[in-house]
Amino acid sequence: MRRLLEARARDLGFCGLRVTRPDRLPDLPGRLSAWLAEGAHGTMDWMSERADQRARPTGLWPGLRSIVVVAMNYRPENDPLALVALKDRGAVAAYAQRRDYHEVLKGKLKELGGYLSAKGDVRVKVFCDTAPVMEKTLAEAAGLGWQGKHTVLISRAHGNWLLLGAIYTSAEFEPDVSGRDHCGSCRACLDICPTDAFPAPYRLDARRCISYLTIEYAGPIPVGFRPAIGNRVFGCDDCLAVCPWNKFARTSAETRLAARVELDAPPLADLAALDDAAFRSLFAGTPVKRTGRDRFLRNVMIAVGNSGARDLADPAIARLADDSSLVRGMAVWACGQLLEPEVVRALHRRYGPGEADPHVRAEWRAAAGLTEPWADETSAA
Ligand code: B12
Ligand code: SF4
Ligand code: SF4
Repeated sequence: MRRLLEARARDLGFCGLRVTRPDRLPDLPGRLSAWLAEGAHGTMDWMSERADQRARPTGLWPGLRSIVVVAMNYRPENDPLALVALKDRGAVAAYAQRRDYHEVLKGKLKELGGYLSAKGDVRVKVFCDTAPVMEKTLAEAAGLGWQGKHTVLISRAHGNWLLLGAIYTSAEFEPDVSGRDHCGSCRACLDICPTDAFPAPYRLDARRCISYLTIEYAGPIPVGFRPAIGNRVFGCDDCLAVCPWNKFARTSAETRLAARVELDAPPLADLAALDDAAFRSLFAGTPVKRTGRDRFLRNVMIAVGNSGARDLADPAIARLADDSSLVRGMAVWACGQLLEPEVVRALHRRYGPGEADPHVRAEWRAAAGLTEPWADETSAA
């Protein structure tokens, strides 16, 4: 049965399949509760809400006997580190330049699970990122690879450009040997992180991670992180791209995960002009669409502010009257980065007095160098 399942997984485009058991995760409850206690999950409340089920898979499903974990390769053709050097372009993380992996993997996991349950009196539940399931830890326990110092799962054969999925099943499978750490003395991922998001090797403080800030975090991104975000408009690949184990990885053969040409280094000027309909059309079917236009434009405005390109000031000025306060606030910041103080004060005289949102008003105060209370600001300028 195991061999047949592996063959079926290969046919479906998975590059690895391994099995573990729920009792093979002794360190997980302690490590997860320590991470949550530090508040490292930030505003991702869904991480703490069902923490017990996350830490103990049988808490999610008492009938669980074995966990089948699969991986799919999405190695990008272009180097993500070259992309972050293109200041007038937006850098979209490699996984998001293509069709949403949740959709692609879920479909394939259902097929694989269906194949398993058709072979006998076996029940299955399939997961890809949408349930309280710790896929990296399960993958390491199953022997698909190890969690590197950047916390992402790496395989010696495929590097770290892997997406993961899990099948919980009532079938009794012999578990595989868990993955062994091959990071050695390397610390390239820790050193390259633009926001210093690793308090220690193997531990990530999500609150500092650009992936969290640009995708999960809903509010105005704290000013201290904005310069380090550079041109990353959705997610971040730096710690993955620098990992030496990627040299053995091959470009993904899965056509449904093929990258879209128009999402490889799109001009920031074009992204800054997106209204809701154009945003939905450009990112249809990709993970970017789920964050929504306003949060994405917030990120684009930060990238515009970091571009150093004076000709991108006009697209930022055009967003000073955006319907979204999130976008307006970051447009003010971008103008403050690109334009001379007297020009910003002139813009403030035009756009500032009508501004009701306290966060945008604070951005104006900082960008225009105003110290007086808001009521005095127009005269102070
Ligand atoms: C929440 C989440 C995030 C958060 C937090 C990331 C994180 N590292 O936890 C944010 C938004 C930051 C994020 C970012 C990214 N994500 Co994400 N994310 C998830 C999600 C939904 C849950 C992960 C989780 O449980 N985190 C909680 C912490 C506690 O888990 P942990 O890092 O494994 O913690 C372990 C270590 O800290 C370790 N540990 C603690 N102390 C010590 C001490 C020692 C000595 C050792 C050895 C270990 C150790 O034990 C902990 C428990 O096992 C999973 C999907 C899923 N359901 O699993 C995808 C997932 C992890 N993400 C994924 C991806 C692709 C990304 C990005 C690459 C996207 C991008 N390009 O922007 C980045 C990578 C950033 C990074 N370096 O992690 C993939 C990773 C695939 C892989 N090869 O591992 C996943 C698995 C989705 C999927 N189905 O494929 N993500
Ligand atoms: S994804 Fe980027 S910001 Fe997040 S930990 Fe890795 S290098 Fe740091
Ligand atoms: S870059 Fe080095 S330390 Fe980081 S995960 Fe890869 S091998 Fe491990």
